[in-house]
Amino acid sequence: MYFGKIRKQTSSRVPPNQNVTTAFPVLHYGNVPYYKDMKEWNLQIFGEVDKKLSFSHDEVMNLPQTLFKNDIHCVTGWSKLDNVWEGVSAVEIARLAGVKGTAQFVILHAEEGWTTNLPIKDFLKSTSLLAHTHNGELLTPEHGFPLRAVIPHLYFWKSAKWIRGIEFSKTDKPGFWEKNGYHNYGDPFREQRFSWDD
Ligand SMILES: Nc1nc2c(c(=O)[nH]1)N[C@H]1C(S)=C(S)[C@@H](COP(=O)(O)O)O[C@H]1N2
Ligand SMILES: [Mo]
Repeated sequence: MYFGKIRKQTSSRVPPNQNVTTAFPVLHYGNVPYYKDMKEWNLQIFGEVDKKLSFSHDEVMNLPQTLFKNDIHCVTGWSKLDNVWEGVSAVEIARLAGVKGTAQFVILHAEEGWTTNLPIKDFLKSTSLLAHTHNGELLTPEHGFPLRAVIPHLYFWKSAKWIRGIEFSKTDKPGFWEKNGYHNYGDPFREQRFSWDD
């Protein structure tokens, strides 16, 4: 008898038990923010850094920009391939703030106090970014305008929409879904969906 997980894997590119969609579903907990004036918005970089930073919307849009292409995998079972994102690399943000050697985790803070957590080495992967544009269009409010994280190698719940803060932390701080039954790390290729998955 095999009591382990049954991994239905259709290709090496698509993680087990995911279905590819060309749609772009909208998924989140809480309310979509609508900004009347971008002066209401800023992005704070804080915690284990040499320099705390606060970027206005204009300042973020004027940071060095990069194009990224990747696949995203939602824990509810859909994957969307070949997304082209435009934005700022996570490494660039870390460089500007001067992240200290004591930082081990990154906590992404979104509107309404929503957070998600990841190890610093995952945040600092060259594929991790803060995006304002998806497939050539500015993000819609539903998809995270004006700025969202995109951490493509982890389930898509780690990719905080409406990001307002990036905290470099000595300690791990499980976020909204991590406290509500999802896996703390969330590797889609190892199918780490729920807290009890290895
Ligand atoms: N701030 C915030 N970001 C969030 C979420 C959320 O509830 N709040 N949900 C996550 C989940 S579970 C998914 S699958 C993706 C969905 O992004 P999309 O609506 O652009 O497809 O956003 C992630 N980012
Ligand atoms: Mo999700």
